[in-house]
Amino acid sequence: MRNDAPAGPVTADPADLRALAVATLDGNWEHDHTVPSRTLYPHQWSWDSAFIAIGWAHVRPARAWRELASLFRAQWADGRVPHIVFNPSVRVGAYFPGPDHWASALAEGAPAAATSGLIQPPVHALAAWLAYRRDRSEAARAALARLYPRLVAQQRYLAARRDVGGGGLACIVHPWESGLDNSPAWDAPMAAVRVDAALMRAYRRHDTTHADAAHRPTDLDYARYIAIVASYRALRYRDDDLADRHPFLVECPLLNAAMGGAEQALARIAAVVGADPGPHRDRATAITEALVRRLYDPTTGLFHPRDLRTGRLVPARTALGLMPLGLPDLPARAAASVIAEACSARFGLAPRMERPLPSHDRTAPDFEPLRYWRGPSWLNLAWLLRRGLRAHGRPDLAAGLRRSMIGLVARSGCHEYFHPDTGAGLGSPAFGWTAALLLDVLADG
Ligand code: 2M8
Repeated sequence: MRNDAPAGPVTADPADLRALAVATLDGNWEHDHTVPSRTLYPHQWSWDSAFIAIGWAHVRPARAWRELASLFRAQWADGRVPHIVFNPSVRVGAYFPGPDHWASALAEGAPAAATSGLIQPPVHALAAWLAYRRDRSEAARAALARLYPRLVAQQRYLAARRDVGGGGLACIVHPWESGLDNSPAWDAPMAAVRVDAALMRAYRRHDTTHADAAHRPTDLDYARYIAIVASYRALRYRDDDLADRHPFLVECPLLNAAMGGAEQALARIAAVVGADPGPHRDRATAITEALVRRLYDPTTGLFHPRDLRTGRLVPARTALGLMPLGLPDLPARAAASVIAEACSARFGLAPRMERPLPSHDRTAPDFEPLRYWRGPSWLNLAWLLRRGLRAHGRPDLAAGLRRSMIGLVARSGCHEYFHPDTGAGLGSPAFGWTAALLLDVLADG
Protein backbone atom coordinates (compact mmCIF):
# COMPACT_ATOMS: atom_id res chain seq x y z
CA MET A 1 0.00 0.00 0.00
CA ARG A 2 1.29 3.50 -0.84
CA ASN A 3 0.01 6.08 1.60
CA ASP A 4 -1.10 8.98 -0.54
CA ALA A 5 -4.87 8.75 -0.32
CA PRO A 6 -6.74 10.28 2.62
CA ALA A 7 -7.92 7.73 5.15
CA GLY A 8 -11.72 7.64 5.45
CA PRO A 9 -13.67 7.92 8.68
CA VAL A 10 -12.64 4.91 10.67
CA THR A 11 -14.15 2.75 13.38
CA ALA A 12 -14.19 2.34 17.13
CA ASP A 13 -13.28 -1.36 16.91
CA PRO A 14 -9.77 -1.72 18.43
CA ALA A 15 -8.91 -4.55 16.03
CA ASP A 16 -9.77 -2.35 13.04
CA LEU A 17 -7.82 0.56 14.51
CA ARG A 18 -4.84 -1.65 15.03
CA ALA A 19 -5.07 -2.92 11.45
CA LEU A 20 -5.24 0.66 10.16
CA ALA A 21 -2.17 1.62 12.19
CA VAL A 22 -0.18 -1.38 10.96
CA ALA A 23 -1.18 -0.69 7.35
CA THR A 24 -0.11 2.93 7.78
CA LEU A 25 3.31 1.94 9.11
CA ASP A 26 3.72 -0.75 6.44
CA GLY A 27 2.85 1.81 3.77
CA ASN A 28 5.49 4.22 5.10
CA TRP A 29 8.23 1.59 5.54
CA GLU A 30 11.23 2.23 3.31
CA HIS A 31 13.84 -0.60 3.36
CA ASP A 32 15.50 0.41 6.67
CA HIS A 33 13.39 3.23 8.08
CA THR A 34 9.87 4.61 8.10
CA VAL A 35 9.02 7.94 6.49
CA PRO A 36 6.76 10.19 8.58
CA SER A 37 4.64 10.77 5.46
CA ARG A 38 5.13 9.71 1.83
CA THR A 39 4.25 13.14 0.53
CA LEU A 40 5.24 15.78 3.10
CA TYR A 41 8.27 14.12 4.70
CA PRO A 42 9.78 11.51 2.37
CA HIS A 43 13.07 11.03 4.29
CA GLN A 44 13.95 9.80 7.80
CA TRP A 45 13.30 12.14 10.74
CA SER A 46 14.99 11.68 14.08
CA TRP A 47 12.29 11.84 16.73
CA ASP A 48 9.71 10.39 14.34
CA SER A 49 11.89 7.29 14.08
CA ALA A 50 11.98 6.97 17.86
CA PHE A 51 8.19 7.16 18.20
CA ILE A 52 7.76 4.88 15.21
CA ALA A 53 10.12 2.27 16.70
CA ILE A 54 7.86 2.17 19.78
CA GLY A 55 4.99 1.21 17.48
CA TRP A 56 6.97 -1.31 15.43
CA ALA A 57 7.96 -3.07 18.65
CA HIS A 58 4.33 -4.14 19.03
CA VAL A 59 3.98 -5.73 15.62
CA ARG A 60 7.30 -6.22 13.82
CA PRO A 61 10.03 -5.88 16.46
CA ALA A 62 12.88 -6.41 13.99
CA ARG A 63 11.83 -3.20 12.27
CA ALA A 64 12.02 -1.25 15.54
CA TRP A 65 15.71 -2.14 15.80
CA ARG A 66 16.37 -1.48 12.11
CA GLU A 67 14.68 1.89 12.40
CA LEU A 68 16.90 2.98 15.29
CA ALA A 69 20.03 1.40 13.81
CA SER A 70 19.61 3.19 10.47
CA LEU A 71 19.14 6.53 12.23
CA PHE A 72 22.21 6.08 14.42
CA ARG A 73 24.32 5.04 11.43
CA ALA A 74 24.00 8.69 10.44
CA GLN A 75 25.21 9.93 13.84
CA TRP A 76 27.97 12.54 13.53
CA ALA A 77 31.43 12.08 15.06
CA ASP A 78 30.57 14.63 17.76
CA GLY A 79 27.58 12.53 18.81
CA ARG A 80 24.79 14.61 17.30
CA VAL A 81 21.95 12.63 15.77
CA PRO A 82 20.79 14.59 12.74
CA HIS A 83 17.17 15.60 12.56
CA ILE A 84 16.86 14.45 8.93
CA VAL A 85 18.69 11.62 7.18
CA PHE A 86 18.16 12.03 3.45
CA ASN A 87 17.27 9.02 1.34
CA PRO A 88 19.44 9.29 -1.80
CA SER A 89 16.83 7.52 -3.90
CA VAL A 90 14.17 10.16 -3.28
CA ARG A 91 13.88 12.72 -6.07
CA VAL A 92 15.97 15.83 -5.45
CA GLY A 93 13.53 18.61 -4.73
CA ALA A 94 10.92 16.36 -3.10
CA TYR A 95 11.54 18.13 0.20
CA PHE A 96 12.69 21.63 1.04
CA PRO A 97 15.29 22.28 2.38
CA GLY A 98 16.89 19.23 0.79
CA PRO A 99 20.39 17.71 1.03
CA ASP A 100 22.07 20.33 -1.19
CA HIS A 101 20.84 23.07 1.06
CA TRP A 102 22.32 21.49 4.19
CA ALA A 103 25.63 20.52 2.51
CA SER A 104 26.51 18.23 5.41
CA ALA A 105 29.39 16.68 3.45
CA LEU A 106 31.37 19.89 3.96
CA ALA A 107 31.15 19.62 7.75
CA GLU A 108 33.78 17.91 9.86
CA GLY A 109 32.63 14.61 11.36
CA ALA A 110 29.50 14.28 9.22
CA PRO A 111 28.52 10.74 8.20
CA ALA A 112 28.56 9.28 4.68
CA ALA A 113 24.80 9.84 4.32
CA ALA A 114 23.56 13.36 3.58
CA THR A 115 21.86 14.80 6.66
CA SER A 116 20.73 18.04 8.19
CA GLY A 117 23.00 19.66 10.79
CA LEU A 118 20.29 20.05 13.45
CA ILE A 119 19.01 17.73 16.15
CA GLN A 120 15.60 16.89 17.63
CA PRO A 121 14.44 15.90 21.14
CA PRO A 122 16.41 12.82 22.27
CA VAL A 123 13.53 10.40 22.85
CA HIS A 124 15.52 7.52 21.35
CA ALA A 125 16.87 5.93 24.55
CA LEU A 126 13.32 5.79 25.86
CA ALA A 127 12.19 4.23 22.57
CA ALA A 128 14.98 1.65 22.69
CA TRP A 129 14.11 0.78 26.27
CA LEU A 130 10.39 0.43 25.51
CA ALA A 131 11.14 -1.68 22.43
CA TYR A 132 13.34 -3.95 24.53
CA ARG A 133 10.65 -4.28 27.20
CA ARG A 134 8.35 -5.75 24.54
CA ASP A 135 10.99 -7.87 22.82
CA ARG A 136 13.53 -9.39 25.18
CA SER A 137 14.96 -11.73 22.56
CA GLU A 138 18.69 -12.31 22.23
CA ALA A 139 18.64 -10.34 18.97
CA ALA A 140 16.98 -7.44 20.79
CA ARG A 141 19.56 -7.51 23.57
CA ALA A 142 22.36 -7.45 20.98
CA ALA A 143 20.69 -4.53 19.17
CA LEU A 144 20.33 -2.68 22.47
CA ALA A 145 24.00 -3.29 23.30
CA ARG A 146 25.02 -1.87 19.90
CA LEU A 147 22.88 1.20 20.41
CA TYR A 148 23.96 1.92 23.97
CA PRO A 149 27.30 3.68 23.24
CA ARG A 150 25.64 5.71 20.50
CA LEU A 151 22.84 6.81 22.83
CA VAL A 152 25.46 7.78 25.39
CA ALA A 153 27.34 9.81 22.75
CA GLN A 154 24.08 11.56 21.80
CA GLN A 155 23.67 12.68 25.42
CA ARG A 156 27.31 13.70 25.67
CA TYR A 157 26.91 15.93 22.64
CA LEU A 158 23.95 17.71 24.22
CA ALA A 159 25.64 18.17 27.57
CA ALA A 160 29.07 19.13 26.26
CA ARG A 161 28.32 21.12 23.10
CA ARG A 162 24.89 22.61 23.70
CA ASP A 163 25.01 23.89 27.27
CA VAL A 164 25.51 27.42 26.01
CA GLY A 165 23.74 28.89 29.06
CA GLY A 166 26.12 27.04 31.39
CA GLY A 167 23.32 25.92 33.72
CA GLY A 168 23.19 22.20 32.93
CA LEU A 169 20.58 22.33 30.14
CA ALA A 170 20.97 21.97 26.37
CA CYS A 171 19.85 24.77 24.07
CA ILE A 172 18.27 24.54 20.66
CA VAL A 173 19.75 26.57 17.84
CA HIS A 174 16.68 26.41 15.57
CA PRO A 175 12.92 26.01 16.17
CA TRP A 176 13.07 22.81 14.09
CA GLU A 177 15.18 21.28 16.85
CA SER A 178 12.24 21.47 19.25
CA GLY A 179 10.02 19.44 16.91
CA LEU A 180 7.28 22.07 17.49
CA ASP A 181 8.43 24.22 14.60
CA ASN A 182 6.08 27.20 14.72
CA SER A 183 4.96 27.01 18.34
CA PRO A 184 4.06 30.42 19.80
CA ALA A 185 6.90 29.65 22.22
CA TRP A 186 9.33 30.66 19.46
CA ASP A 187 7.61 33.89 18.35
CA ALA A 188 9.61 36.21 20.62
CA PRO A 189 13.05 34.69 19.95
CA MET A 190 12.21 34.39 16.24
CA ALA A 191 11.15 38.04 16.03
CA ALA A 192 14.71 39.01 16.93
CA VAL A 193 16.10 37.10 13.92
CA ARG A 194 16.84 39.72 11.29
CA VAL A 195 15.67 38.61 7.91
CA ASP A 196 14.99 39.96 4.47
CA ALA A 197 11.34 39.09 3.79
CA ALA A 198 12.26 38.62 0.11
CA LEU A 199 14.59 35.73 0.99
CA MET A 200 11.99 33.07 0.24
CA ARG A 201 11.66 34.31 -3.36
CA ALA A 202 14.89 32.47 -4.05
CA TYR A 203 13.42 29.14 -2.89
CA ARG A 204 10.40 26.99 -3.45
CA ARG A 205 8.59 25.45 -0.50
CA HIS A 206 7.16 21.99 -1.11
CA ASP A 207 5.10 21.57 2.04
CA THR A 208 2.43 23.92 0.76
CA THR A 209 1.88 21.80 -2.36
CA HIS A 210 0.95 18.83 -0.13
CA ALA A 211 -0.80 20.63 2.73
CA ASP A 212 -3.03 23.68 3.05
CA ALA A 213 -0.83 26.78 3.41
CA ALA A 214 -3.17 28.06 6.14
CA HIS A 215 -2.24 25.00 8.23
CA ARG A 216 1.52 25.42 7.87
CA PRO A 217 4.15 27.91 9.07
CA THR A 218 4.07 31.23 7.20
CA ASP A 219 6.56 32.42 4.54
CA LEU A 220 8.03 34.83 7.08
CA ASP A 221 8.60 31.88 9.45
CA TYR A 222 10.34 30.03 6.62
CA ALA A 223 12.50 33.04 5.76
CA ARG A 224 13.70 33.04 9.36
CA TYR A 225 14.15 29.24 9.42
CA ILE A 226 16.39 29.53 6.37
CA ALA A 227 18.32 32.48 7.79
CA ILE A 228 19.04 30.55 11.00
CA VAL A 229 20.18 27.50 9.02
CA ALA A 230 22.47 29.79 6.99
CA SER A 231 24.06 31.09 10.19
CA TYR A 232 24.76 27.59 11.50
CA ARG A 233 25.84 26.21 8.12
CA ALA A 234 28.28 29.09 7.56
CA LEU A 235 30.44 27.63 10.34
CA ARG A 236 29.86 24.06 9.19
CA TYR A 237 27.53 23.39 12.12
CA ARG A 238 30.27 23.85 14.69
CA ASP A 239 29.03 24.73 18.15
CA ASP A 240 31.98 26.89 19.28
CA ASP A 241 31.13 30.47 20.16
CA LEU A 242 27.42 30.04 19.51
CA ALA A 243 26.64 32.68 22.12
CA ASP A 244 28.61 35.29 20.18
CA ARG A 245 27.31 34.68 16.74
CA HIS A 246 24.13 32.62 16.49
CA PRO A 247 20.75 34.40 16.26
CA PHE A 248 18.57 31.77 17.99
CA LEU A 249 19.52 30.09 21.28
CA VAL A 250 16.75 28.82 23.52
CA GLU A 251 16.47 26.25 26.31
CA CYS A 252 13.40 24.17 25.50
CA PRO A 253 11.45 22.36 28.25
CA LEU A 254 10.56 19.44 26.00
CA LEU A 255 14.05 18.82 24.67
CA ASN A 256 15.53 18.97 28.16
CA ALA A 257 12.79 16.78 29.63
CA ALA A 258 13.61 14.27 26.88
CA MET A 259 17.30 14.55 27.78
CA GLY A 260 16.52 13.77 31.43
CA GLY A 261 14.18 10.95 30.42
CA ALA A 262 16.95 9.55 28.22
CA GLU A 263 19.26 9.27 31.22
CA GLN A 264 16.53 7.42 33.13
CA ALA A 265 16.15 5.02 30.21
CA LEU A 266 19.93 4.66 29.83
CA ALA A 267 20.20 3.64 33.48
CA ARG A 268 17.83 0.76 32.74
CA ILE A 269 19.59 -0.11 29.49
CA ALA A 270 22.99 -0.02 31.22
CA ALA A 271 21.82 -2.67 33.66
CA VAL A 272 20.93 -4.96 30.72
CA VAL A 273 24.10 -4.44 28.70
CA GLY A 274 26.52 -4.70 31.62
CA ALA A 275 27.34 -1.00 32.04
CA ASP A 276 27.08 1.15 35.17
CA PRO A 277 23.63 2.72 35.68
CA GLY A 278 24.89 5.07 38.41
CA PRO A 279 26.19 7.96 36.28
CA HIS A 280 22.96 7.94 34.26
CA ARG A 281 20.88 8.23 37.42
CA ASP A 282 23.05 11.08 38.64
CA ARG A 283 22.73 12.93 35.35
CA ALA A 284 18.96 12.41 35.32
CA THR A 285 18.74 14.00 38.77
CA ALA A 286 20.96 16.91 37.72
CA ILE A 287 18.90 17.59 34.58
CA THR A 288 15.63 17.57 36.52
CA GLU A 289 17.10 20.00 39.05
CA ALA A 290 18.37 22.28 36.28
CA LEU A 291 14.98 22.21 34.55
CA VAL A 292 13.21 23.30 37.73
CA ARG A 293 15.82 25.93 38.51
CA ARG A 294 16.00 27.46 35.05
CA LEU A 295 12.66 26.86 33.31
CA TYR A 296 9.96 26.51 35.97
CA ASP A 297 7.90 29.60 36.70
CA PRO A 298 6.00 29.27 40.00
CA THR A 299 3.71 32.15 39.04
CA THR A 300 2.31 30.29 36.00
CA GLY A 301 2.88 26.81 37.44
CA LEU A 302 4.38 25.80 34.10
CA PHE A 303 7.74 25.37 32.45
CA HIS A 304 8.75 27.97 29.86
CA PRO A 305 11.58 28.18 27.32
CA ARG A 306 14.47 30.44 28.29
CA ASP A 307 15.73 32.73 25.53
CA LEU A 308 19.49 32.86 26.03
CA ARG A 309 19.76 36.03 23.96
CA THR A 310 17.68 37.98 26.47
CA GLY A 311 18.11 35.73 29.51
CA ARG A 312 14.34 35.79 30.01
CA LEU A 313 11.66 33.12 30.07
CA VAL A 314 9.25 33.20 27.13
CA PRO A 315 5.81 33.95 28.63
CA ALA A 316 3.67 31.91 26.16
CA ARG A 317 1.93 28.96 27.82
CA THR A 318 2.29 26.12 25.34
CA ALA A 319 2.08 22.35 25.67
CA LEU A 320 5.89 22.37 25.77
CA GLY A 321 5.56 23.61 29.34
CA LEU A 322 3.71 20.45 30.40
CA MET A 323 6.33 18.04 29.11
CA PRO A 324 8.71 17.95 32.13
CA LEU A 325 5.95 16.02 33.92
CA GLY A 326 7.48 13.00 32.16
CA LEU A 327 10.36 13.14 34.63
CA PRO A 328 9.52 10.81 37.53
CA ASP A 329 11.68 12.75 40.00
CA LEU A 330 10.05 16.11 39.31
CA PRO A 331 9.36 17.69 42.74
CA ALA A 332 5.76 17.13 43.87
CA ARG A 333 5.01 20.87 43.97
CA ALA A 334 5.98 21.40 40.35
CA ALA A 335 4.21 18.22 39.24
CA ALA A 336 1.01 19.32 40.99
CA SER A 337 1.03 22.77 39.40
CA VAL A 338 1.70 21.38 35.92
CA ILE A 339 -1.18 18.95 36.33
CA ALA A 340 -3.43 21.78 37.54
CA GLU A 341 -2.50 23.84 34.47
CA ALA A 342 -3.09 20.86 32.19
CA CYS A 343 -6.57 20.49 33.75
CA SER A 344 -7.37 24.20 33.37
CA ALA A 345 -9.41 25.64 30.52
CA ARG A 346 -6.14 26.21 28.68
CA PHE A 347 -5.50 22.53 27.99
CA GLY A 348 -8.73 20.81 29.12
CA LEU A 349 -7.23 17.61 30.53
CA ALA A 350 -9.87 15.53 32.36
CA PRO A 351 -10.81 11.93 33.11
CA ARG A 352 -13.49 12.45 30.41
CA MET A 353 -12.09 14.91 27.94
CA GLU A 354 -14.52 17.04 25.98
CA ARG A 355 -11.90 18.02 23.41
CA PRO A 356 -8.43 16.73 22.53
CA LEU A 357 -5.28 18.13 24.13
CA PRO A 358 -4.22 21.27 22.20
CA SER A 359 -0.59 22.14 21.45
CA HIS A 360 -1.12 25.70 22.71
CA ASP A 361 -3.20 27.43 25.39
CA ARG A 362 -6.66 27.51 23.83
CA THR A 363 -7.59 30.69 25.71
CA ALA A 364 -4.62 32.65 24.29
CA PRO A 365 -5.24 35.28 21.59
CA ASP A 366 -2.63 33.66 19.33
CA PHE A 367 -4.22 30.19 19.53
CA GLU A 368 -4.83 28.99 15.95
CA PRO A 369 -6.85 25.76 15.72
CA LEU A 370 -5.67 24.90 12.21
CA ARG A 371 -2.05 26.01 12.11
CA TYR A 372 0.34 23.17 12.85
CA TRP A 373 1.90 23.57 16.34
CA ARG A 374 -0.09 26.68 17.26
CA GLY A 375 -3.21 24.87 18.48
CA PRO A 376 -3.90 21.53 16.76
CA SER A 377 -3.73 18.31 18.73
CA TRP A 378 -0.79 15.93 18.19
CA LEU A 379 -0.61 12.35 19.41
CA ASN A 380 3.04 12.51 20.46
CA LEU A 381 2.38 15.32 22.94
CA ALA A 382 -0.59 13.44 24.40
CA TRP A 383 1.53 10.28 24.61
CA LEU A 384 4.36 12.06 26.44
CA LEU A 385 1.96 13.75 28.85
CA ARG A 386 0.21 10.45 29.53
CA ARG A 387 3.51 8.93 30.62
CA GLY A 388 4.00 11.80 33.05
CA LEU A 389 0.51 11.44 34.48
CA ARG A 390 1.15 7.77 35.15
CA ALA A 391 4.53 8.52 36.73
CA HIS A 392 2.92 11.10 39.02
CA GLY A 393 -0.01 9.01 40.24
CA ARG A 394 -2.84 10.25 38.03
CA PRO A 395 -4.10 7.11 36.23
CA ASP A 396 -7.56 8.72 35.97
CA LEU A 397 -6.22 11.58 33.83
CA ALA A 398 -3.93 9.24 31.91
CA ALA A 399 -6.96 7.10 31.05
CA GLY A 400 -8.87 10.18 29.87
CA LEU A 401 -6.01 11.13 27.58
CA ARG A 402 -5.75 7.59 26.24
CA ARG A 403 -9.47 7.53 25.36
CA SER A 404 -9.14 10.90 23.69
CA MET A 405 -6.15 9.72 21.61
CA ILE A 406 -7.96 6.59 20.46
CA GLY A 407 -11.09 8.65 19.76
CA LEU A 408 -9.17 10.97 17.45
CA VAL A 409 -7.95 8.15 15.23
CA ALA A 410 -11.34 6.40 15.42
CA ARG A 411 -12.95 9.56 14.10
CA SER A 412 -10.40 10.70 11.56
CA GLY A 413 -7.72 8.10 10.84
CA CYS A 414 -3.94 8.27 11.33
CA HIS A 415 -3.62 11.97 10.56
CA GLU A 416 -0.58 14.04 11.36
CA TYR A 417 -2.54 16.39 13.64
CA PHE A 418 -6.14 17.06 14.53
CA HIS A 419 -8.48 20.00 14.93
CA PRO A 420 -8.45 20.75 18.66
CA ASP A 421 -12.22 21.35 18.78
CA THR A 422 -13.73 18.90 16.32
CA GLY A 423 -11.00 16.22 16.10
CA ALA A 424 -11.05 16.50 12.28
CA GLY A 425 -7.87 15.17 10.66
CA LEU A 426 -5.28 17.72 9.43
CA GLY A 427 -1.93 17.51 7.63
CA SER A 428 -0.74 14.18 6.26
CA PRO A 429 -3.53 11.55 6.28
CA ALA A 430 -1.14 8.62 6.85
CA PHE A 431 1.33 9.74 9.46
CA GLY A 432 3.92 7.46 11.04
CA TRP A 433 4.03 8.45 14.71
CA THR A 434 0.24 8.74 14.96
CA ALA A 435 -0.03 5.11 13.84
CA ALA A 436 2.86 3.96 16.03
CA LEU A 437 1.76 5.65 19.23
CA LEU A 438 -1.80 4.51 18.68
CA LEU A 439 -0.50 0.92 18.60
CA ASP A 440 1.27 1.60 21.87
CA VAL A 441 -1.74 2.96 23.70
CA LEU A 442 -4.05 0.30 22.28
CA ALA A 443 -1.75 -2.38 23.71
CA ASP A 444 -1.60 -0.71 27.07
CA GLY A 445 -5.06 -0.22 28.52
C1 2M8 B 1 7.87 18.80 11.07
O1 2M8 B 1 9.12 19.43 10.83
C2 2M8 B 1 9.71 19.49 9.52
C3 2M8 B 1 11.07 20.14 9.68
O2 2M8 B 1 11.87 19.33 10.49
C4 2M8 B 1 8.89 20.24 8.49
O3 2M8 B 1 7.94 20.96 8.85
O4 2M8 B 1 9.21 20.10 7.30
C5 2M8 B 1 7.65 18.78 12.59
O5 2M8 B 1 6.31 18.44 12.86
C6 2M8 B 1 8.62 17.83 13.26
O6 2M8 B 1 8.33 17.69 14.63
C7 2M8 B 1 8.60 16.46 12.60
O7 2M8 B 1 9.63 15.66 13.14
C8 2M8 B 1 8.75 16.55 11.08
C9 2M8 B 1 8.51 15.20 10.38
O8 2M8 B 1 7.30 14.62 10.85
O9 2M8 B 1 7.83 17.49 10.53
